[in-house]
Amino acid sequence: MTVRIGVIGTGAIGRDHARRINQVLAGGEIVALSDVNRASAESLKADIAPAAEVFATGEELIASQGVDAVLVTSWGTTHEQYVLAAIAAGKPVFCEKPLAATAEGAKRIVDAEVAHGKRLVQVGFMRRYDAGYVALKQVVDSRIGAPIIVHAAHRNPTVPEQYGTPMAIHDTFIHEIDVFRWLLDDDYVSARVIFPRAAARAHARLRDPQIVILETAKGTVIETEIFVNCHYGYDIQCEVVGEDGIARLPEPMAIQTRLGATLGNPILTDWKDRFIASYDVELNDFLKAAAEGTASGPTAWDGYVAAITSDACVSAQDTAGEPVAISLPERPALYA
Ligand code: NAI
Ligand code: ISE
Repeated sequence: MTVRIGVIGTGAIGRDHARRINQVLAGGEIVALSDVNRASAESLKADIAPAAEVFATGEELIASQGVDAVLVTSWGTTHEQYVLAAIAAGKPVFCEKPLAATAEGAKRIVDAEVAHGKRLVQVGFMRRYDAGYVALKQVVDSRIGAPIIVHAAHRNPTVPEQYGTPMAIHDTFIHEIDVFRWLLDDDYVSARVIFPRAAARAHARLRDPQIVILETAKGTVIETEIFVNCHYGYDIQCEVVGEDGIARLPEPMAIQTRLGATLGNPILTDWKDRFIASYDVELNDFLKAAAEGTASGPTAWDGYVAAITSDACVSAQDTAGEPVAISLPERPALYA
């Protein structure tokens, strides 16, 4: 079966996901597009999906009889309305992070999916599909003993002027929030944020870098440096310290050079290149489940927990290093 897909939001990642569905993966076809900037949808149609119909609104796209499943790749503040509409229509929906702009919004999605009685939502936490993280998890689960500490870094070369200090959590650190719950099979109980002096390249609205310290229910401490204007490259680091040894996330494959008396390893500069293979695998997972009328992979519950944790981290940006408690409601049976 070919799953007929509609894409809402045809910017950077919407375009890239449409490309992989039409040109890389089997089992899906882009048949519908919508963007508040219609010219963007028309341009994607011309370049990648000539057979797609362009809809004036995301709601019309979701309601179309010709659409089996939906990708929501618009701005984060607009995700909730489309995911709720897809659930109401009984259609599988892949939603980029964040699942919703607020924890309350994510809870409304969880409630709607639970009332529907079957999974329809996959959240775009692609790191769970990254070959490096998958290999790291195998070693953490089996070889280094119980985890005690995680050292991590999330560094972007640059971010736009409008990117403020909370966005470093909601937009960037949210990937660590999700992947470390999965990696450690644990949940968070508190968050602290420490600010070193601001780097010279930090924008007026951005205190950069910052260090977030999460503590888990099992007592593991995760300290992550978030440095979104680091200038030198796109660099994702993770080291897990266990009872018996240490495991590190592998570096992305790169050609090493010995040149001009220097041993060189290039560093990537774009998230698209760093996780290109994991986006393919996550969307393949979505297509397979959508063909069965359901969803797999990261759940709406994972999106909700990430939203609660993000809110705690943002609160902790204003407590001068004091911890902010994180408590989760009971997990519905649908997500057991
Ligand atoms: P973008 O700004 O390049 O594209 C967003 C598109 O959505 C724009 O074309 C905009 O006109 C459209 N849009 C905005 N509101 C809309 C609405 N109400 N209805 C329909 N279209 C609407 O942004 P980008 O970088 O593609 O990000 C989109 C989402 O994907 C964000 O939630 C972001 O956090 C997420 N993302 C995830 C990544 C990952 O690694 N998983 C990487 C980059 C983005
Ligand atoms: C972007 O939206 C992403 O999701 C990238 O994976 C992340 O590294 C970047 O900081 C975000 O802005």
